[in-house]
This record gives sequence, C-alpha cells and structure tokens, in this order.
Amino acid sequence: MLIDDIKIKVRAGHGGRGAVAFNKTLMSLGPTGGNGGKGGTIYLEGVSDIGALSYFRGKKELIAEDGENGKHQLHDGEDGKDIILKVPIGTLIHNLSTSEDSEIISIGQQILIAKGGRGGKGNFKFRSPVNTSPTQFQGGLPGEEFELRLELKLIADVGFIGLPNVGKSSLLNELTDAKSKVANYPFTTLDPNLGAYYELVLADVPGLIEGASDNKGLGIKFLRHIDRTKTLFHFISAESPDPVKDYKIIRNELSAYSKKLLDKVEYVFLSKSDLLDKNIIKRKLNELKRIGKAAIPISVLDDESIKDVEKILRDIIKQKHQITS
Ligand SMILES: Nc1nc2c(ncn2[C@@H]2O[C@H](COP(=O)(O)OP(=O)(O)OP(=O)(O)O)[C@@H](O)[C@H]2O)c(=O)[nH]1
Ligand SMILES: [Mg+2]
Repeated sequence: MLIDDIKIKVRAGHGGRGAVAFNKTLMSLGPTGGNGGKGGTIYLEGVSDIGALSYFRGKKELIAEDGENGKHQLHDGEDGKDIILKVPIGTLIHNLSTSEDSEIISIGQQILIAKGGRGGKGNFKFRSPVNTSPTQFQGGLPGEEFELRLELKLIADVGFIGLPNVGKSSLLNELTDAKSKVANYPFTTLDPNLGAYYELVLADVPGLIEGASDNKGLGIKFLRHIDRTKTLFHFISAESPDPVKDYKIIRNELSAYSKKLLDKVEYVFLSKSDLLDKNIIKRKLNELKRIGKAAIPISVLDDESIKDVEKILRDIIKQKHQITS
C-alpha cells in the first residue's frame, strides 16, 4: 500500500549544558568550562521514490541527537547529529503544532523542520576583570518539537481517471516504461502509478465507482493525487452500455472530492474501441457529443490511436514550454 498520508512527531536535539571548570595549575586559576554542543536538527529532503513515506510507518516519534555537555580544558561538547528524512517530491508538510505548511517539490530540496537547541556557554565565556572565577554557565536550549502531517500529492502532468477496468493502466504501460498491473477485473490498480512520457509525468489512479465519495470501492482518497495535475484523461470503455452515464458518474465523484477537479483540462477517451463494430463506436461517440463531449476512440491494440494520444501529449509538452518561457 502506498503510504501517502501519515502523522509523525519530530523532536530536534537539545543543546548541551555549558561546563564550569577551572584551571588547576597554580599560576592561573582562570575558568576553563567549554560550551555545550548544539542539538541535532531535523530536515526533510525530496527524493523521486513515491513510496518513501513508508519509512515512517510505525514510527511515532523521530528524535535527533542531543548536543554533548561542555567539558573542562575549554573543550566544547560535540554537536548532536542532524537527521535528514527522505520524502517523495510532492509531499506537503503540515505542521500541526504551528499550523504552518510547506512543500517539497524537487529532488534534493531540503527543508528544515525542527531546529536543534543551542548549546549553553561554559563559565569561560563569563569571565571579566571583575569576575575572574565565574561559576555561571548556561543550560542548553531545548530542540524544537512538532507534530507533522506528511501528505503526498503526486506531482503529475496528466491524471488518468475513469471507472475500473477501462484500460487506464494498459495505456500507461503502452506509453511509458511503467509496469502497472493489468487484468480483466475491476480494481486491479490499488495504488496510483506513475509513468514518464518524455518530460511529462502521467499518473494512473485506481478506478472510481458510483458512491466512491461515500467510501464505496476504493474510495476517493486517491484523488488527492490529481489535485495538482493540469490535465485529465477520462476513460470510458467502448463496451459500456451507457457511456454518458459512466461519464457523469465519474464527474460526480470528482465534484464530491473537490469542485476544482471539474475545471481541469479534460480529454475523453472511448477506450477498447477495437472490441466493437465501427458503427456502434460512432453511435456511442454521438451520444457523448450530445452532452458536449468530443470523445476520442482509442485502443492499445491500434497504433494509429496510440499516435493520436501521443499527439495530445506532445501538445501538452509544447504548452508547458510556452508557460515557462
Ligand atoms: N481489447 C482491448 N482490451 C483492452 C484495451 N485496454 C485494456 N484492455 C483490457 O481491459 C482490461 C482492463 O485493463 P486495465 O488497464 O487493467 O484497466 P484499468 O482501467 O487500469 O482497471 P483498474 O485498475 O481496475 O481501474 C484488461 O484485461 C486489458 O487487457 C484495449 O484497448 N483493447
Ligand atoms: Mg489499472
């Protein structure tokens, strides 16, 4: 199971205490207490592995090392080791303690999430002409401590949606190196799958059914992964007795998750078009046309139709460049 929503506690290291110590040689009785070390800081770092949040499963609290206390002879305590936690790109970090949100969007990007406490000053730092034998020292400061919710929202360009068993995974496998499981029964895909078509990331989302928003089937939690895609590929099987009804079922479920999903650019595909007679395909396309949807017939067994899809993908790539240039 893809872990895409998890709560954890993080606690950065506490700073070490400053030392109180004095030089023992007779000629100089000055203070020699060293400073405490800094507590370890906790960072999150972006990685490409979308399964990286599984590391956090069963872990309640992640604690960085404390700084060492200061020592005599002006030796400072060692700093506590930092912790760098890997999270998939597309992870939203909700700090439940401060209500602040941040986000990891690129590989290698690091975000500081809990700062280690500063180490305290040793008595050496308190010396002065009027206080040549100071006994003061500072304690270390506590490390920051937060409760976090890590929520993965995949960063994909195109989201594949539709009822189960309509050929979403088959097309993903056809277009990319992905090896999404394909089988002739509903709910073959249990977790979102990603594939790369040149620079585009395509996301195959588990099938939706009527009532998914009331937790029927696999529910609609996966729709978080198309929250941020610009474009949707909406698959309707040519085998469906009522393509318009299928279309509306999916749109209703999208709307129940978030109205914003309805505003995305949408391509409607009448999939598995090889299975039916041309005239029947035409009739089904017309039914969709009557509700204003110009569907495109596709089949993974027909090279021409795959080329049609690739043309759409190339256009999306072009548009992406226009936006960024
Ligand atoms: N004839 C034909 N069969 C297809 C085509 N595309 C997919 N199939 C078959 O349809 C069945 C379902 O395909 P999948 O790709 O697993 O469908 P899905 O939409 O990912 O299904 P879920 O993961 O359950 O939501 C499999 O048996 C595929 O071999 C097609 O273009 N033509
Ligand atoms: Mg599938």
